[in-house]
Amino acid sequence: MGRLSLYVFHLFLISLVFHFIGLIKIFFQSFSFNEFFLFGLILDLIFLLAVFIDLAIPTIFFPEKKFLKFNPIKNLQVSVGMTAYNDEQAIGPSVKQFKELKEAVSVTVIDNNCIDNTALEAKKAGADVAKEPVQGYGAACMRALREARKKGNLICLVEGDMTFSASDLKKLTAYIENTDMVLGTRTTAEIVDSDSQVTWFMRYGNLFIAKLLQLRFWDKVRLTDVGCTYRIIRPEALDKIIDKLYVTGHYFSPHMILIALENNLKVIEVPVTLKKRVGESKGVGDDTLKGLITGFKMWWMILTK
Ligand SMILES: Nc1nc2c(ncn2[C@@H]2O[C@H](COP(=O)(O)OP(=O)(O)O)[C@@H](O)[C@H]2O)c(=O)[nH]1
Ligand SMILES: [Mg+2]
Repeated sequence: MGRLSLYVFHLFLISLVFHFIGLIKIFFQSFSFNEFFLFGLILDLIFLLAVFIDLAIPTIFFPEKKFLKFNPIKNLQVSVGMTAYNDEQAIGPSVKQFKELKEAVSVTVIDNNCIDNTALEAKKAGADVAKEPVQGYGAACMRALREARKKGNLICLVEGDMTFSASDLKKLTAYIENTDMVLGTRTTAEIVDSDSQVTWFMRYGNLFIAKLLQLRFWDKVRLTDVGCTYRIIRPEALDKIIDKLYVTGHYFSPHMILIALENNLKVIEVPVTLKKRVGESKGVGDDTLKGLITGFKMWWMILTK
């Protein structure tokens, strides 16, 4: 359920092009109906029919039984895995803000071949440091998850660039008693700084790709962001998926969500705050072109993997 609609949705996108050409022709040809518009309508109908067969019929006539999960974690001990790549300015304050939380029992910084003082600053702030030789955001995230898994009873993945706030951890942990993984979403404009990297293009771009991913899993999840690193996961849930994760590059985040959903983990998203990055972005940041390229890679992954 969902996959057929996801594929056929592309017919709808193509139909928009035909509608557009059709409308221009209608406008310039004294408002007479034309074949472009008609073809667009045929594509729309195929799309609607597929959605009806794929989503509406199963949802209305064969609803899946769902059970509320209730499994509170007593005596929360959060083990934080924090990614870093030449982040000597940001890593100290990033570590300290988590160290100040009573539920954070450990902070491990992943030094992804840093050539500055990141490791030193991380240690000074009280973190453990693990070196990850495979370069890339995804490689750093996977190592962070593996390192954090060694301690505590809940794993937290976060970036050490001061965009995320440790005080938001309580927003994520609030939902863990009902789920396996809680994701942050950065598309809630009310709590995102306007000088953060989520520009209007990033907000709507993330929202669009998130909805494509949601379509693939239909009523299993509700997503509004695919690029938020900040997330928590139960150790036993991570064990189910960790060996299935393999994306070392920028689009690790939706890859992990996809693998989690494929393995029937319960996933929920909650709004988190986002601040201006401290230090230079090495990822997508607020670069529209990089965002576009990464977005297309994510799109392809959602369709094919
Ligand atoms: N882009 C990138 N980020 C890395 C790499 N290794 C570790 N990271 C960390 O992954 C996180 C995301 O990168 P960042 O520069 O903040 O990208 P942005 O969030 O798109 O601005 C940061 O904590 C980086 O320090 C890498 O090879 N490339
Ligand atoms: Mg960042």
